[in-house]
Amino acid sequence: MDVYKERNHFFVTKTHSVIKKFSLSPVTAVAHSNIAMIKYWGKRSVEYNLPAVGSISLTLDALHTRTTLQFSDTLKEDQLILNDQDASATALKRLSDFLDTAAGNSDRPKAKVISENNFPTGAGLASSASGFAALALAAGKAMGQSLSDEALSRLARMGSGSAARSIYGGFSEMQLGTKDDGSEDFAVPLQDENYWDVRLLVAVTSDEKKELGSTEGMLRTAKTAPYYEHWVSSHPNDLREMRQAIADKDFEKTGELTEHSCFKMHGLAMAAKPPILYWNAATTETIHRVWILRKNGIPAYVTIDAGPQVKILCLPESVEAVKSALSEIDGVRSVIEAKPGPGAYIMETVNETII
Ligand code: 2P0
Repeated sequence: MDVYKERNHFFVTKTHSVIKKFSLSPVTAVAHSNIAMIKYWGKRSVEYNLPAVGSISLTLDALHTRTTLQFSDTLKEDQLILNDQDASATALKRLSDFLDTAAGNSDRPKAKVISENNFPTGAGLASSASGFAALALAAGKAMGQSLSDEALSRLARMGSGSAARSIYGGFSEMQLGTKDDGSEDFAVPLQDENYWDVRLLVAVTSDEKKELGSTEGMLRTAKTAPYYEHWVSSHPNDLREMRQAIADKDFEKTGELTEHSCFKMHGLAMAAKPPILYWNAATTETIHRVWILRKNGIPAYVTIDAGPQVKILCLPESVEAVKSALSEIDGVRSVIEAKPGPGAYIMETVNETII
């Protein structure tokens, strides 16, 4: 590899005649988290992080990650500051692997990355979705690449499956590719954030990190859950129905399908050996409370990810009734109200150096 500096602003590498120009200026990107309405659970390749099933999600305005990345010609190792603290060795390794993948190989300048979530990290609020989407944008730009949304989504997917969807605002769908190299596995937009004014209330029942990460959970489920094959084979129909429900703005159907996919996924995970249960007592209490609301004529539907938080899909006119019901549950620590949020973007302001 030949390395040389160009007027202090770039770090240029040349490998097998491929020249890459890394900007040494800081780049900041923002991405919003998303919640899957038709869930992704299972991988057909761990190496390329290829999902076994497609998924449909809603990007949320209230939950975001802001990430600043700066390559350096002096740093000896990558550095990651996550929510004002040095990240764990595992998180740092995941960052370095991701940057190697994005650069095409590990012959690249090292980077310092500062990332902040405005919500609890690793507690089932899809921090890896917004985190890797923001990182994909920042890394792509700092590497001097002008990537399409499709390419950004593919890159984000390599960091975390759900991140592929956070490239877009509103409703998006992670497509299931057929090729082994993952070139077809990226998300596409369905409807933008202005299409349908639905609300998602997040009932936070714990700030603690989950004990079992999604990847391990998915692998154990695929290996040991008796209904896994049916989960995979019945998924295309769930996706088809959800696409139609969103296109029709049929809230009842959208809610029913959202709830069904949630329980289908969690039932599957619970049937793994040993069982996987992400819920706590407040999770269950919240589910029942939402069902009582529904019996009383308030259209509200639950969904839950790889953690104990309950997300409640409702319409703007039901927000106060749902919040009031949630306030009566002891184990609900706080409620975050979200609307459909925007796609990931680069902050074009000039940033101060972080190195
Ligand atoms: C989803 N989840 O569709 C599903 C539903 C959680 C439950 O995607 O292994 O962090 O990094 O690809 O994206 C959470 O898993 O998993 C997730 P990896 P990710 O949102």
